[in-house]
Amino acid sequence: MWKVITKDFNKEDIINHGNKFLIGNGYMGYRGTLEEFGKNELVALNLPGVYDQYENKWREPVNAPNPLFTRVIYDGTELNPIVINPVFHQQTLDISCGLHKRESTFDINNKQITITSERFAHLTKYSLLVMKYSVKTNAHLNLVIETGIDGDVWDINGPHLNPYQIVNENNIVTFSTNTRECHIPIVVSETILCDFNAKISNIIDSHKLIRQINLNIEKDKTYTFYKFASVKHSLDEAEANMQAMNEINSASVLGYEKLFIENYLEWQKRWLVSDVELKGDEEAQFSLRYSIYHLLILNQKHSDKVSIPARGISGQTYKGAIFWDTEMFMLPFYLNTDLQTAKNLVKYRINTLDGARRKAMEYGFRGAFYAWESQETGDDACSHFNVTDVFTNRPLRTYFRDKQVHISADIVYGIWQTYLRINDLSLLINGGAEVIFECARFYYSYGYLKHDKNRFEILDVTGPDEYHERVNNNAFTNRMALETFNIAIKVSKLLKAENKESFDNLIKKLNYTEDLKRIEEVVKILYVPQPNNSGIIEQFDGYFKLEEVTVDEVKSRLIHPNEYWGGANGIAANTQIIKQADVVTLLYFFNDEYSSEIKKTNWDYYLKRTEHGSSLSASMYALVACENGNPEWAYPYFMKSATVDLTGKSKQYAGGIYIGGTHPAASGGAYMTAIYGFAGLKIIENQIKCFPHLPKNWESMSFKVILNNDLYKLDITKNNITIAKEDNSW
Ligand code: IFM
Repeated sequence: MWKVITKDFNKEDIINHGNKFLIGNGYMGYRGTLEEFGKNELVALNLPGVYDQYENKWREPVNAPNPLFTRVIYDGTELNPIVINPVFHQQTLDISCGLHKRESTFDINNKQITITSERFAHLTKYSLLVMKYSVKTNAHLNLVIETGIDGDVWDINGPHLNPYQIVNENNIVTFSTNTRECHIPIVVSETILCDFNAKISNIIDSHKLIRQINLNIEKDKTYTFYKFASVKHSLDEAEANMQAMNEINSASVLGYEKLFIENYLEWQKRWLVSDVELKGDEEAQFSLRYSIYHLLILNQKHSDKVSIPARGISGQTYKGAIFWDTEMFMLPFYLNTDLQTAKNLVKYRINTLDGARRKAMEYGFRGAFYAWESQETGDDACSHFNVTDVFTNRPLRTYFRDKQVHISADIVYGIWQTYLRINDLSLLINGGAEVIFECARFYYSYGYLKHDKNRFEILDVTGPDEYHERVNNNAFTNRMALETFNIAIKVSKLLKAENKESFDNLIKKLNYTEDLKRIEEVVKILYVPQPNNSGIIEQFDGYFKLEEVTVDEVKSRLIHPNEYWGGANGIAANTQIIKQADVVTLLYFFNDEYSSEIKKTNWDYYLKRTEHGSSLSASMYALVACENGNPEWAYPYFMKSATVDLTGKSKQYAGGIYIGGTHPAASGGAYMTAIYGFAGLKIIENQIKCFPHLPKNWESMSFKVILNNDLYKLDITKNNITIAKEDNSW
């Protein structure tokens, strides 16, 4: 099964379906909305990496004018399921090739009119969107098809685009504009090819150019047109115009079918490396493939200037910003299947090091304090007031930006994992080592030497559990800071041994001799909270003293369903209820440091206290359950992670702020659970090993992993594991 299908139309599902049926290619995302929809239905052609700030609102990525806008009018009635109930309606996403399809039949006085459409975002021609649109009726009648570019875009904190320059020449419609803040050119062009003759006239206003096609339709005959659209940005405007024009000219010469085949074959190539085949559990199989689909449409093969936002390419929520989600939850997928993307994600952090240095300085620290919500420069888009109070509608002071300091360590961890996988010193020489050293310097300057305890502590932080802000010695954060020091020391030794000149230059450039000495000292005494007599690791100093209460009890205290649980006055703040896996995240990432007993005890203890208010939570519980040899306990959390964008069951509001969209970290977490949890993959001394824990109804798992530029196929059954090198054709 490779298709997501819905057969009903409900207005309430429009937003969720926009996410569920999303198509894209990393360069752009196009929400799964119907062609006749507009901004009220959250249509978005989202451009990750192109950010804009309007007045003093939040900076967010730009949505471009919609070049696929099309509607059909019969006898004065718009054939739109919001206007008139369809007698048949089906929306499909074929995840094997990123193809969105719709079919709707409307009945007006026994005249049945059927609309079908297909669209895809080309995987290698990044700026190309292609659509095939057909109408057919059961009677001879006159129809009007309106198709063109709708520039009335949906924005959360906009408007972001300056007035359009609209040109319509040789059947090519072009909208050129630029962003308000940084004047980044955005050009959207489209053309249509019709397989019929008709009278076409144009309707134009300041934000729309629509061709009006008057069709005299014969009964049972299909009338089709093809649309080729190009979306360019960040180039000089004249260049963008020319490139867009050339792209759609070549696309229309090639034609829909050939483009489709080209794109289809590319998708097959990607699936060949990325697919995970499961036997014995169709639901899990489809959900996992759907998660992988999302990771595939988020690949960043084309650029090292952008990374993957927490809500992917589904819109503007979370300011289109890049969080720790990318390094800790998504990077593992790309390290196994798409090294180009993995390297670009790391390079993005290297390219934004100066932003992290600015942030450290802003707070009075040294080194690199990476943005909690990073955009193109690495400056922090996270506001000091990131949530609004549902009762007063006033902004609430939150400490994600100032205190979620584990972000720098997560990035160091990601760079180091990438280095270990690609085994290429140039990653460290060309910026990786500099980031690592600067992050280590940051933790040194952030922490405190407690003389009486003779230990180095990290105080006043917010860990992954965001409901408890400004805590001391968060176990996860402290262990990650320790890891940063360890990695900095390893990198310094490695560089010194392998490329002394680079090492000397970097130490000199950063004036790092003293820092290195200090780090080598402090690493010995950095305090990481250890299991107590009952085997439990206290999440942070004083956590055990908080009110012991159930998640349901805390929930019952809510006065408003969207009330924010964390922060100073949140209902969870003085209780042991946590938002998401925190100690359990520590146990997963450092699983070889804790006994199985400790993992079990803490899993059990914290599970009862976890709300799973973040989509990042479930996969961590699933992974640690697998580590504990309990795949059946892991399974529901794996499914929760893998299905979050299929069911749409996730928090849509944090206080008064809309946070809907897709959840790529959950997709990545589902992949991690399958591969590192159920299949138990470990790369030990550059060799692939597996310690599987398959759920009871899974007969087998097969997947591929890239290691040392070779592709390996792993076949796992309950009794057997085979690991074989593939031929070189991939
Ligand atoms: O990074 C996460 C965080 O851990 C929980 N809140 C949402 C963020 C973006 O996914």
